[in-house]
Order: sequence, then C-alpha cells, then structure tokens
Amino acid sequence: MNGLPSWMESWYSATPVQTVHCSADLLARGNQHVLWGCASAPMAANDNGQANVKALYQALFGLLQQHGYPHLWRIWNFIPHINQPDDHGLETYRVFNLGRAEALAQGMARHMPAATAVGCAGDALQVYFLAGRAPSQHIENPRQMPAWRYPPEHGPQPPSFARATQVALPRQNLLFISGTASIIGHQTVYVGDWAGQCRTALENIRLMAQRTGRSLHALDHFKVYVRHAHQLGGIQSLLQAALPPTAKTAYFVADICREELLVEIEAMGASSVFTGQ
Ligand code: 3EB
Repeated sequence: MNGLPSWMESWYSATPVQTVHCSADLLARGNQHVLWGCASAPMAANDNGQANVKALYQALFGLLQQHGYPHLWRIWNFIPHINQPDDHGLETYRVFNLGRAEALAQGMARHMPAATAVGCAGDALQVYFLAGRAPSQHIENPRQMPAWRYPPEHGPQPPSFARATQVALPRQNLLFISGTASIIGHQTVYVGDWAGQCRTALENIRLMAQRTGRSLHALDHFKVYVRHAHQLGGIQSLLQAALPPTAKTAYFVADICREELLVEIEAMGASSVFTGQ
C-alpha cells in the first residue's frame, strides 16, 4: 500500500536530532549522545567483496571519529548471498569476516560492537549502526566461546562482535544482545531441529540478560530471523509462549550466517532510569 515497506524501524529522541552526514552510501543522524545511521557497499554475487567490506567499515569508523561518537555500540549487517561461495569458493559470510576484521584491526574501534549478520536480497551489503560518545560495556556468554575466538573450522577469520553491549545513558540503561543462535561453545547444536534451536538460542539470551541482572522479561524488543518460511509458524508459536508478552517482537525470513542455523534471535533492553525529576 502506498509503496511503503511492510516493516519499519523508528528511533525517537527526546532532544533535537541533526544530520551529521548524508551521502549516497552513508547516512547518519544523531543527538548529543547517540548517532544512528546506515551504510552500503556493492557486493555482487561470486565477486570477492572483502575490499568493499573493509572500505565500508573504514568509512564508518572515520565518520564516528570525525563527529565525536567513537564508540560503536550495536551494528546490523545485511549481507547478500551470505551462504554462497565467492569466486574462490569461500562463503560470502567468511569473506565478510575477513574485510570487517581488517578494518577493525587498523581502526580506532578496538572495542567490538554487539552485532547481527543475516542475509538479504540484492547485491549490496547494508549496515545499520548505533554509536555513542560514551563507551559501552562488553558482555560475553559463559556457555558460548567469544565469537572472536572461534577456531578456523568456522572460517579463516573469526567474526568480530561482542555477545552483548550495555550502555548507561543519563536516563536509560541500554542492553543490546547480539543475534543469538543455537551455539554452545563454538558448535551448532540441534542441527535440523528448529524447536531445539529456538530453545537453545532463548536460553543463551536468558543467560546474557541474567549477566546484567535482568530477567528475560526485562527485555523489551526482539527480532527473530527464520531461515525457512515454512518453519515460521511453528517457530512463532513456540517463541510467543516463551517471550515476554509485552515485548515488541518482529519476525523475518532471512538466511543466517551458518548454513545449519535455522533461527537467530536478538534482543534489546531499554529500561528507563527514573531520576525523580
Ligand atoms: C554466532 O553466534 C551466530 O558475524 O556479526 C550472530 C551475530 C552471528 C552476529 C556477526 C554472527 C554475527 O556465531 C552468528
């Protein structure tokens, strides 16, 4: 209807927002604490996109540095043909990891953000980010190996992201839990079993929330990525019974970075801090 997309994400600010950058492939708007934006780079099928990934991340870090929001809190990576091999037979997600790590190693952003990395249509890598003037606190999951330490069986370069980041703003504590899957240690568990994968991913999220003193029910936003459209109904009813009923939850059909992963769940907690004013 009206050419509007079926789903939109809006971020609101109680204080004035300014556009700090606007070009064809990089857009960013922010207030005095937070910068929100998106970036894109060409990533054609079968092409090695490593240099483009690196260039996008370098441009992003440059922008954050230049405008005084040096801390990357949260990033969403939408990667076209994510599970397809490039011209050298390396899976696009693994190519992405090489380019991202190169930019991180060179850049000032030594602190990894919380992240999501899922597939998308088209031939462009699309990245959405939240960065801030204040650093975020890095949180790992005790029953998952930090992703940046994954062994080489998952690709020549481990993925550079934190399991979660937490930020204390003047009136709000933000918790960003990365895309979370059915992984224990570094291994995928419940291969071929979407229900088992849902329960394991949920338990991983619950453990992360617990690490920050929250229950699962203190999380107020969830996004669920489902690989196969025909499993969406089953996954939705399983999760609806387990997720907090008051949370905003959105479901998407998307490819996920490991071929055998059927579902990935991310979460956010944005509890208000009442100052009594
Ligand atoms: C995992 O835990 C599942 O490469 O940025 C989840 C979230 C995953 C983010 C990323 C990958 C990424 O390894 C995959």
